[in-house]
Order: sequence, then C-alpha cells, then structure tokens
Amino acid sequence: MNTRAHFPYQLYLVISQADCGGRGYLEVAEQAILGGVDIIQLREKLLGTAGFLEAAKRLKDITDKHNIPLIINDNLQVAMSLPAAGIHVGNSDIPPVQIRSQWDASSAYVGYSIEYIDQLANKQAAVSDYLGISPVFRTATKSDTVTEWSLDGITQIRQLTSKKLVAIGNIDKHNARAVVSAGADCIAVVSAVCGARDPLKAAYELKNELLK
Ligand code: TZP
Ligand code: MG
Repeated sequence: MNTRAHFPYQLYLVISQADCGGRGYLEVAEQAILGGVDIIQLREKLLGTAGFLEAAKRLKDITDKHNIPLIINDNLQVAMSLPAAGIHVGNSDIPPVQIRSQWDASSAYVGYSIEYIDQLANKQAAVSDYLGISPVFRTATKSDTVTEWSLDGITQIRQLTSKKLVAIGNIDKHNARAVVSAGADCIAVVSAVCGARDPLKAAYELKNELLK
C-alpha cells in the first residue's frame, strides 16, 4: 500500500482506548477517518503485548477498509505480527536502526520522536522516514516530555533536515495552520479528536485548516 519514500499524510490521529474515555476507540477512529484523518497510530501504554495485538487487529480491520496506514507505537512484536504499516518510537524506545535490522519490510514506516536537537544528527534519525516534533506545545495528554519546541522550534528543525516532520502536542484547529506554516508537514493529535464530542466534525475542521 505505501512506499516509504512517500509520506503524503497531513492529519495523523494518535489513539488509545484510554484517551477515548467511555467511547469505543474503533468508532472514534472510523469517525475520524470519515472526517479526514489519513493515518492512525495505536498508542497503548496500559496493555500487554497480547492485549495490544488484539486491539490493533480490530483497528486494522477499519484502517484496511478505508485504505489508510496503521502505525504501532513502540511495540515491534505487535507491529510485525499484524503486520502494521509502520512503527513509531521515542528517544528511549527500541532504536530505529535496530528496528530496521529486525523488521525486514521495505515498505514499513519508522517514525522517531525528536525530543533533543542533538537527535537530528544521529543515525537513528537518518534511518527514519519521518520525525516527530514532540511536543510542540506542552500537553496534559503526555506529561513526561522534555523540550517544548513551540513554533520557532519547528522552524529550527525544518532548517536542519529534509525528513518529513510530524508535529504533536496540544495542536487543535486554532493553531494547526500556524504549525504547518512554521514548517511541519503533518499534524498529529490525540485530544483534539478523541476528546471531541463529534470526532468526525473535529477531524473535518482540522483538515480544513491544513488545506487552507
Ligand atoms: N507525544 C508527544 S505529545 C503527545 C504524544 C503522544 C500527546 C499529544 O496529545 P494531544 O492531546 O494532542 O496534546
Ligand atoms: Mg515511547
């Protein structure tokens, strides 16, 4: 479905069952896709590998139906078993170089979160398909963050790499356009969609901002 050289996505939903509150994550995901989300990451911090894989299989039925990629957060076993369209890892997770050596799938995306500017020069960034700018703005959704990049940080990173840049952290319809103008290729959100009363409408409004 995808080739790694190509990362054309603009609106990236990062989802977990917990972040969807009482609602079903599958329903939220499908509504978000109908609203304009074009790539989804399942980020389950509260499940073991068996539960994560089960949740991912269910979500993959939906992403496959709509022909959009499903990325797995930080669990290579789950990503390879599915198989997923790719994996996303942070600075302290399994390193992208190791992922490439273990996962012999030429089409699999590897995303790597940049928390420190020095990471841009390392070999982990070099073998990744896209870099997460994490977080752009401080967010209650993830409290253990390091650098709050802000818009200037996006522009600084944009000048240092030609990799696709996915910005995450407290992005909503009010600041999405500014994040892209600062140099991001794609925005990733949790609460702007998972916490919205109407996830389809929330995704649609975000996508509209990106297309302006
Ligand atoms: N990584 C950096 S910030 C973040 C992750 C997973 C959470 C973003 O959530 P929200 O609700 O869009 O601020
Ligand atoms: Mg991680």
